[in-house]
Amino acid sequence: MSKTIKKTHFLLFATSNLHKIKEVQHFLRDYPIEIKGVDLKGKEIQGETVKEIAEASVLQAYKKMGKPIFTEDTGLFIKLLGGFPGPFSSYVYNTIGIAGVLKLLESVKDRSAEFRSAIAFYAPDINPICFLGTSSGKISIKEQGIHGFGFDPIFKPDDDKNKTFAEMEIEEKNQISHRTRSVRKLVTWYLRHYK
Ligand code: ITT
Repeated sequence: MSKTIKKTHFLLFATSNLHKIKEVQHFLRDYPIEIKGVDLKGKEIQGETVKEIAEASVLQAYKKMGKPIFTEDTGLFIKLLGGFPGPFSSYVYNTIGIAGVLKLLESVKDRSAEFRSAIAFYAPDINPICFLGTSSGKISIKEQGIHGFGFDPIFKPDDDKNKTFAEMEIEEKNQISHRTRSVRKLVTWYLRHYK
Protein backbone atom coordinates (compact mmCIF):
# COMPACT_ATOMS: atom_id res chain seq x y z
CA MET A 1 0.00 0.00 0.00
CA SER A 2 1.42 3.41 -0.93
CA LYS A 3 1.73 5.82 1.99
CA THR A 4 -0.17 9.10 1.85
CA ILE A 5 2.02 12.03 0.90
CA LYS A 6 1.25 15.35 2.59
CA LYS A 7 0.23 17.95 0.04
CA THR A 8 2.20 21.15 0.54
CA HIS A 9 1.79 22.78 -2.89
CA PHE A 10 -1.38 23.73 -4.67
CA LEU A 11 -1.91 24.31 -8.38
CA LEU A 12 -4.80 24.99 -10.72
CA PHE A 13 -5.20 22.92 -13.89
CA ALA A 14 -7.35 24.67 -16.50
CA THR A 15 -9.11 22.02 -18.56
CA SER A 16 -12.58 20.93 -19.60
CA ASN A 17 -11.50 17.30 -19.64
CA LEU A 18 -12.17 15.29 -16.45
CA HIS A 19 -10.13 12.32 -17.72
CA LYS A 20 -7.03 14.50 -17.89
CA ILE A 21 -7.62 15.65 -14.31
CA LYS A 22 -7.96 12.04 -13.13
CA GLU A 23 -4.77 10.96 -14.89
CA VAL A 24 -2.76 13.87 -13.49
CA GLN A 25 -4.18 13.38 -9.98
CA HIS A 26 -3.30 9.72 -10.14
CA PHE A 27 0.27 10.55 -11.14
CA LEU A 28 0.55 13.10 -8.32
CA ARG A 29 -0.32 10.55 -5.61
CA ASP A 30 3.41 10.22 -4.96
CA TYR A 31 4.13 13.96 -4.87
CA PRO A 32 3.36 16.79 -2.43
CA ILE A 33 1.37 18.66 -5.09
CA GLU A 34 -2.39 18.93 -5.10
CA ILE A 35 -4.27 20.12 -8.17
CA LYS A 36 -7.72 21.48 -8.70
CA GLY A 37 -9.29 21.31 -12.15
CA VAL A 38 -11.02 24.45 -13.40
CA ASP A 39 -13.11 24.52 -16.55
CA LEU A 40 -12.79 28.08 -17.81
CA LYS A 41 -14.52 27.57 -21.17
CA GLY A 42 -12.20 30.11 -22.77
CA LYS A 43 -11.98 31.06 -26.41
CA GLU A 44 -10.97 28.00 -28.50
CA ILE A 45 -7.30 28.54 -29.29
CA GLN A 46 -5.80 27.32 -32.57
CA GLY A 47 -2.10 27.01 -33.22
CA GLU A 48 0.41 25.08 -35.28
CA THR A 49 1.91 23.14 -32.40
CA VAL A 50 0.64 21.77 -29.10
CA LYS A 51 3.21 24.01 -27.37
CA GLU A 52 1.81 27.14 -29.00
CA ILE A 53 -1.73 26.17 -28.00
CA ALA A 54 -0.83 25.31 -24.40
CA GLU A 55 1.12 28.56 -23.95
CA ALA A 56 -1.65 30.73 -25.36
CA SER A 57 -4.23 28.91 -23.20
CA VAL A 58 -2.26 29.33 -19.99
CA LEU A 59 -2.04 33.10 -20.40
CA GLN A 60 -5.78 33.26 -21.04
CA ALA A 61 -6.40 31.07 -17.98
CA TYR A 62 -4.10 33.10 -15.74
CA LYS A 63 -5.92 36.32 -16.73
CA LYS A 64 -9.12 34.77 -15.38
CA MET A 65 -7.79 33.11 -12.24
CA GLY A 66 -4.79 35.23 -11.16
CA LYS A 67 -3.13 32.23 -9.50
CA PRO A 68 -0.38 29.75 -10.53
CA ILE A 69 -1.98 27.62 -13.20
CA PHE A 70 -1.19 25.13 -15.96
CA THR A 71 -2.85 23.93 -19.15
CA GLU A 72 -2.20 20.86 -21.26
CA ASP A 73 -2.73 20.35 -24.96
CA THR A 74 -2.47 16.99 -26.69
CA GLY A 75 -2.45 16.12 -30.37
CA LEU A 76 -2.41 12.81 -32.22
CA PHE A 77 0.11 13.00 -35.07
CA ILE A 78 -0.31 10.29 -37.73
CA LYS A 79 2.84 9.83 -39.82
CA LEU A 80 1.25 8.82 -43.11
CA LEU A 81 -1.15 11.77 -42.95
CA GLY A 82 1.71 14.24 -42.55
CA GLY A 83 0.99 14.65 -38.84
CA PHE A 84 -2.77 15.15 -39.23
CA PRO A 85 -4.86 15.67 -37.09
CA GLY A 86 -2.09 17.04 -34.80
CA PRO A 87 -3.17 20.44 -33.43
CA PHE A 88 -6.66 19.83 -34.90
CA SER A 89 -7.22 16.64 -32.91
CA SER A 90 -10.11 17.99 -30.90
CA TYR A 91 -11.94 19.20 -34.01
CA VAL A 92 -11.33 15.91 -35.82
CA TYR A 93 -12.46 13.87 -32.82
CA ASN A 94 -15.69 15.89 -32.62
CA THR A 95 -16.39 15.73 -36.37
CA ILE A 96 -15.25 12.59 -38.21
CA GLY A 97 -14.37 10.88 -34.92
CA ILE A 98 -12.51 7.62 -34.45
CA ALA A 99 -14.47 5.94 -37.24
CA GLY A 100 -13.38 8.68 -39.64
CA VAL A 101 -9.73 8.32 -38.69
CA LEU A 102 -9.89 4.54 -39.20
CA LYS A 103 -11.49 5.14 -42.58
CA LEU A 104 -8.64 7.47 -43.62
CA LEU A 105 -6.20 4.67 -42.78
CA GLU A 106 -8.15 1.86 -44.44
CA SER A 107 -5.72 -0.74 -45.89
CA VAL A 108 -2.74 1.44 -44.94
CA LYS A 109 0.33 -0.52 -43.74
CA ASP A 110 2.41 2.12 -41.97
CA ARG A 111 0.13 3.08 -39.09
CA SER A 112 2.79 4.88 -37.02
CA ALA A 113 1.53 7.73 -34.89
CA GLU A 114 2.54 9.80 -31.91
CA PHE A 115 0.72 11.54 -29.10
CA ARG A 116 2.33 14.85 -28.18
CA SER A 117 1.46 16.54 -24.93
CA ALA A 118 2.47 20.08 -24.03
CA ILE A 119 2.01 21.47 -20.55
CA ALA A 120 2.33 25.20 -20.05
CA PHE A 121 2.70 26.62 -16.56
CA TYR A 122 2.43 30.25 -15.54
CA ALA A 123 2.92 32.11 -12.29
CA PRO A 124 3.51 35.84 -11.83
CA ASP A 125 7.20 35.48 -10.93
CA ILE A 126 8.18 33.65 -14.14
CA ASN A 127 7.67 33.63 -17.92
CA PRO A 128 5.35 30.89 -19.20
CA ILE A 129 7.25 27.61 -19.24
CA CYS A 130 6.43 24.58 -21.35
CA PHE A 131 7.13 20.85 -20.92
CA LEU A 132 6.69 18.26 -23.68
CA GLY A 133 5.93 14.55 -23.49
CA THR A 134 5.43 12.07 -26.33
CA SER A 135 4.25 8.52 -26.74
CA SER A 136 4.85 6.71 -30.03
CA GLY A 137 2.79 3.82 -31.29
CA LYS A 138 0.49 2.54 -34.02
CA ILE A 139 -3.12 3.16 -34.96
CA SER A 140 -4.96 -0.13 -34.51
CA ILE A 141 -7.16 -1.67 -37.20
CA LYS A 142 -10.26 -1.38 -35.05
CA GLU A 143 -11.39 0.08 -31.74
CA GLN A 144 -10.31 -1.93 -28.72
CA GLY A 145 -10.94 -1.36 -25.03
CA ILE A 146 -13.27 0.53 -22.76
CA HIS A 147 -10.96 2.63 -20.57
CA GLY A 148 -9.52 6.08 -21.11
CA PHE A 149 -10.96 8.61 -23.53
CA GLY A 150 -10.54 10.29 -26.89
CA PHE A 151 -8.39 8.31 -29.30
CA ASP A 152 -7.32 5.76 -26.66
CA PRO A 153 -9.32 2.88 -28.26
CA ILE A 154 -7.24 3.09 -31.47
CA PHE A 155 -3.76 3.86 -30.10
CA LYS A 156 -1.33 1.01 -29.40
CA PRO A 157 1.77 2.41 -27.70
CA ASP A 158 5.12 0.90 -28.74
CA ASP A 159 5.82 0.24 -25.04
CA ASP A 160 3.04 -2.35 -24.99
CA LYS A 161 2.30 -3.46 -28.54
CA ASN A 162 -0.49 -5.84 -27.57
CA LYS A 163 -2.89 -3.32 -26.08
CA THR A 164 -4.46 -0.01 -26.92
CA PHE A 165 -4.46 2.68 -24.22
CA ALA A 166 -8.18 1.94 -23.79
CA GLU A 167 -7.31 -1.62 -22.77
CA MET A 168 -5.26 -0.31 -19.85
CA GLU A 169 -6.31 0.81 -16.40
CA ILE A 170 -5.27 4.37 -15.59
CA GLU A 171 -2.26 3.06 -13.63
CA GLU A 172 -0.89 1.24 -16.67
CA LYS A 173 -1.50 4.05 -19.15
CA ASN A 174 0.13 6.46 -16.71
CA GLN A 175 3.36 4.50 -16.72
CA ILE A 176 3.97 5.17 -20.41
CA SER A 177 1.76 8.01 -21.55
CA HIS A 178 2.71 11.29 -23.23
CA ARG A 179 0.84 13.14 -20.44
CA THR A 180 2.77 11.40 -17.67
CA ARG A 181 5.99 12.37 -19.42
CA SER A 182 5.08 16.06 -19.64
CA VAL A 183 3.62 16.15 -16.10
CA ARG A 184 6.74 14.49 -14.68
CA LYS A 185 8.87 17.25 -16.22
CA LEU A 186 6.57 19.93 -14.79
CA VAL A 187 6.70 18.37 -11.32
CA THR A 188 10.49 17.96 -11.33
CA TRP A 189 10.95 21.58 -12.41
CA TYR A 190 8.30 22.89 -10.02
CA LEU A 191 9.65 21.20 -6.92
CA ARG A 192 13.14 22.47 -7.68
CA HIS A 193 11.95 26.01 -8.36
CA TYR A 194 9.51 26.31 -5.43
CA LYS A 195 11.34 24.32 -2.73
P1 ITT B 1 -8.86 20.72 -22.76
O1 ITT B 1 -10.00 21.50 -22.16
O2 ITT B 1 -7.79 20.40 -21.76
O3 ITT B 1 -8.29 21.38 -24.01
P2 ITT B 1 -9.62 18.60 -24.62
O4 ITT B 1 -10.35 17.32 -24.40
O5 ITT B 1 -10.15 19.57 -25.63
O6 ITT B 1 -9.47 19.30 -23.17
P3 ITT B 1 -7.08 18.43 -26.09
O7 ITT B 1 -7.41 19.61 -26.93
O8 ITT B 1 -5.73 18.39 -25.44
O9 ITT B 1 -8.13 18.23 -24.89
O10 ITT B 1 -7.25 17.08 -26.87
C1 ITT B 1 -7.39 17.01 -28.28
C2 ITT B 1 -8.12 15.73 -28.62
O11 ITT B 1 -7.28 14.62 -28.34
C3 ITT B 1 -9.41 15.52 -27.85
O12 ITT B 1 -10.38 14.98 -28.71
C4 ITT B 1 -9.05 14.51 -26.77
O13 ITT B 1 -10.13 13.65 -26.46
C5 ITT B 1 -7.91 13.73 -27.43
N1 ITT B 1 -6.92 13.33 -26.43
C6 ITT B 1 -6.23 14.13 -25.59
N2 ITT B 1 -5.46 13.41 -24.77
C7 ITT B 1 -5.67 12.11 -25.09
C8 ITT B 1 -5.19 10.89 -24.57
O14 ITT B 1 -4.35 10.82 -23.55
N3 ITT B 1 -5.64 9.76 -25.14
C9 ITT B 1 -6.51 9.79 -26.15
N4 ITT B 1 -7.03 10.90 -26.69
C10 ITT B 1 -6.62 12.06 -26.15
